[in-house]
Amino acid sequence: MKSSFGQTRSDIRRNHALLTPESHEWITSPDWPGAELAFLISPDMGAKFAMGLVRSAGGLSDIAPAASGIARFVFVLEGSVSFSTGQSLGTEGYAFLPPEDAATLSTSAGARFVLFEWRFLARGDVPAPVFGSLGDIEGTPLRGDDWLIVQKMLPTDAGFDGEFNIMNFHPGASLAYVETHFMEHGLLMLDGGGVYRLDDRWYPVGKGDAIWMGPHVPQWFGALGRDKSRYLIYKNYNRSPL
Ligand code: UGY
Ligand code: MN
Repeated sequence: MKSSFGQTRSDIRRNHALLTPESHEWITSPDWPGAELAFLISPDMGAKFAMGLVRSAGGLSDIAPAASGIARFVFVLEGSVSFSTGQSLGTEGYAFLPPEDAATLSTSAGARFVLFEWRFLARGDVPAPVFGSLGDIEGTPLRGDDWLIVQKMLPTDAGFDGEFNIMNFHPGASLAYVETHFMEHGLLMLDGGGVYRLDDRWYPVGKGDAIWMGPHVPQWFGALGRDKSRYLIYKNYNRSPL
């Protein structure tokens, strides 16, 4: 969208936000030498996690791990990301790094990825790092609906305090009902588009749009168009609301 008249589709509300590419503010950070970052969701707006986009024209080398107590999740949009522990991720590869993991992060020139960080809520032993590739993850129909396929990138055991899933919508598919739940979401549209209901608003959304859904916000998505729609979605999970 052209913003020459001060317009944007971005909309920041008390319990949800739509963050669209034309309003991204790319910044540098001493913690990420050589990178440009667009933090789209952060605790300042009410979220309990941060979600951002990271890109680097020249590539990154040996970026330090997250601060103490903070877990990281990386999903590669373009190029490759590697870790000092030897793992390498290509496009649509992902990594979960538990707090205190010592691996440093490097990338190819031109790499782009999504970054999530949050204060990890341990239950028993803190899980080991997880590395994978979306192409290897089997999808399962959501509540038996084979027009809506979910790919879960992390193990579902109770050691994990959140989920990172890809939701795949057949053209015309939608969430079966308007969800309301205490868990939050951070979402990035990967393909396609449609209409996202958040609270009492209906937003047209497409590839590259990000959404924050705060606790209890009514939420629903309907996919439009002829191609499939996909989004990456984080949800804090496996933990009590108290
Ligand atoms: O897992 C979820 O809560 C998911 N179905 N929510 C969503 O797509 N907005
Ligand atoms: Mn939900």
